[in-house]
Amino acid sequence: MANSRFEYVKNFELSDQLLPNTWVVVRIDGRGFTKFANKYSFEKPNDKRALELMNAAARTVVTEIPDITIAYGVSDEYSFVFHKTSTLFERRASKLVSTVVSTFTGYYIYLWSTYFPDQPLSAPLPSFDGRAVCYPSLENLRDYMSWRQVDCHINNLYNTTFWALIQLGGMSATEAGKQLDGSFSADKNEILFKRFSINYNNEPEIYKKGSVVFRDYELVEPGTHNIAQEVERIAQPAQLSKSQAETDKKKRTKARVVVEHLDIIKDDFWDRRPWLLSNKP
Ligand code: DGT
Ligand code: MG
Ligand code: MG
Ligand code: MG
Ligand code: MG
Repeated sequence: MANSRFEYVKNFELSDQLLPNTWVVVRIDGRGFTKFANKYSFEKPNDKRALELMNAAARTVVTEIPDITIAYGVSDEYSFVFHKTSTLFERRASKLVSTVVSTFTGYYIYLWSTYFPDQPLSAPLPSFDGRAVCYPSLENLRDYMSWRQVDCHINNLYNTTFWALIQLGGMSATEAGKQLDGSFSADKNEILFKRFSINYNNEPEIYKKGSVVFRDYELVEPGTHNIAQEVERIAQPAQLSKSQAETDKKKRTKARVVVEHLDIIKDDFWDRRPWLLSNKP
């Protein structure tokens, strides 16, 4: 252990440990994707290839980091949820965020040609920013997830109508924007249906609901589990023996990671998959 006179500089590294026993959400977002989407002529309002590429990259992140219990993606963003008991990297924010961002970005670029075989990537390459936020209660975490999915719904209904007015109705962007100014959901549904015979309900689920990435096990009958109790039971990491924690981690590592387009606002999704929040594989 060479103690050099330079070593004091270590003291400049400040702690960025996240609050223990809270749900950590790392949200990443594409940098300048408005421009990026134009450069590669992403379809408007939704480009299936681009969304599936995001999902494929997110799937590898969840697969490679077993402490992530669920992820939710829409547009150019993805939220990764670390279980409240996770102690990965001693919960240091910078390490968690940078690992998620670089793993995601690496795979996004690596998998690009699978989803865009006719358009080679060129500089400037896509990049993502990231942040970590702690949510102390299950209610806060569920509200966070609901917030993102509601955002997806509101934006998608707006964008679907906006682009229908332009692509099918021959309006300019300004005219379409004016038409939708101050409109309610019902108005947009009506425009789509009456003018363009589009039933919004029949739009693809991936656009309406976004994408959920999680480990898949056998579904549980609704009403047989109390998630809140289950989460509380394992709330203290110390309550899990080290060997049990290791076994659980192995099971999670082996589990199949799936991408689905489901309602995560209602209880049903969570009730039927108690392992997501209890972290018991
Ligand atoms: P930022 O995040 O501040 O660096 O800036 P942006 O430009 O990434 O803005 P943001 O993240 O608020 O919005 C995402 C942009 O990405 C939005 O302008 C539309 C674009 N985008 C995402 N998915 C699609 C898609 O499937 N098709 C098209 N055409 N555009 C998309
Ligand atoms: Mg942004
Ligand atoms: Mg962005
Ligand atoms: Mg965004
Ligand atoms: Mg190192």
